[in-house]
Amino acid sequence: MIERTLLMIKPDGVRRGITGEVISRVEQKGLKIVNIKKIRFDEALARKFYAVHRDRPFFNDLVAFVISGDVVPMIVEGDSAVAVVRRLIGPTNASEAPPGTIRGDFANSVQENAVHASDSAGNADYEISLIFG
Ligand code: IDP
Ligand code: MG
Repeated sequence: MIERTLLMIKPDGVRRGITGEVISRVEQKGLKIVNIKKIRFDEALARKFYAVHRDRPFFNDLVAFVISGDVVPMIVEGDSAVAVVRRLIGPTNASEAPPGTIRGDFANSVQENAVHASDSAGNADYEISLIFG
């Protein structure tokens, strides 16, 4: 089934210059980037974007991190795009992410893990509308 998902390079990934590499991997997988931009989150947007985590102990740190620099969100479309992009990025804790995944290759921290990707079609709709309108 053709789906859309939100993939976003986080501030650590933008700072380290992996934007082109992430775009390449998405394209090499046969997925289509239908929109992409570079923006900086303000605190209100960050709190909405991560609202599902508002009761977690790491919430305030996470908000501070995601507003610490530019991010590059993109809308990715393709067959089973939500699950396929999650597999491309690898598990949340980049220190445990296998080589070959974006997090496994480009990050080594549970918080500063290079990229975000929607974890369900419903959350993809929410995140895409929040960032692309
Ligand atoms: P995901 O990004 O793989 O979907 P989530 O559990 O949705 O992971 O967490 C959102 C983000 O919050 C993670 O990508 C990471 O940046 C941060 N995070 C998750 N768990 C922790 C933690 O235990 N300590 C610090 N930051 C965390
Ligand atoms: Mg998540």
